[in-house]
Amino acid sequence: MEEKRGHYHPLSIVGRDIIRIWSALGFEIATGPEIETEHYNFDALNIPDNHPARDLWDTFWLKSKIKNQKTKIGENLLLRTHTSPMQVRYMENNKPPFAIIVPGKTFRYEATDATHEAQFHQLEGLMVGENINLSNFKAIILKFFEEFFGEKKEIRLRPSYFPFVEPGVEVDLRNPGEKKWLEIMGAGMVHPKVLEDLGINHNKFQGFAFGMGLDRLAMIKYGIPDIRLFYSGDLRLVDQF
Ligand code: YSA
Repeated sequence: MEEKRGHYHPLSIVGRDIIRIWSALGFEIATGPEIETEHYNFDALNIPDNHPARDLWDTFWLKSKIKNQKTKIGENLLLRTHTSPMQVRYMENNKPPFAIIVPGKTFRYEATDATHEAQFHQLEGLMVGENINLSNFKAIILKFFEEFFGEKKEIRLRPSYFPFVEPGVEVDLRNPGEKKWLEIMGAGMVHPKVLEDLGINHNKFQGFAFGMGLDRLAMIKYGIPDIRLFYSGDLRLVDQF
């Protein structure tokens, strides 16, 4: 009997491709914790307690707390709902100009359907420097999509709201000629308040940031109709890769 050879899961293939493309575009890779504090996941991103925007991210809260080294007060812990907390962690320790990506697992306490999972993957991007604007963002993601899919895609930017950007947009993607758009990422220009709180002069430095759904990119690339298939363990799917 012929032995079966091991192979990568489609999400691993996509993750590796994405890292390769962004690296070639000059972005460095940063990684951060999947268990986050309320501070990094929300407050430092201009989403204080009781802010209605917290409802955008249904959260898995942990029972245990962590002692803040400075205040000695117990801080709430959660499973990060997005990769954006790493923007703050990175900017605490690095001065602009810089361009980074943060790939990783994210978690949301929400009902699953064909395009939503409770555990999925995001890729955060952050580019801060002098004279960076939204056109730079649009140009660079169009280049990324072209590299990733090996052909040009259509995108549309819709005005949207995230407390840590101004202006904010959501980006939808589709194949040329197709009717249906799939929302692929949230993005925008980093909010001056976020930069200011981190000691970065927002009159001198501006930046764009984005968070894209890696699973959704894989769905489009391979024509997979339901995100839950990635996590089903069904060999009929994974053996095709
Ligand atoms: C916005 C502005 C920035 O400056 C930086 C990042 C962002 C994105 C923000 N942090 C965020 O999480 N936005 S989002 O809730 O719209 O999610 C971003 C993308 O993750 C979505 O467009 C989608 O592709 C994917 N996503 C979200 N929830 C998901 C999901 N994919 C699978 N299952 C889910 N439950």
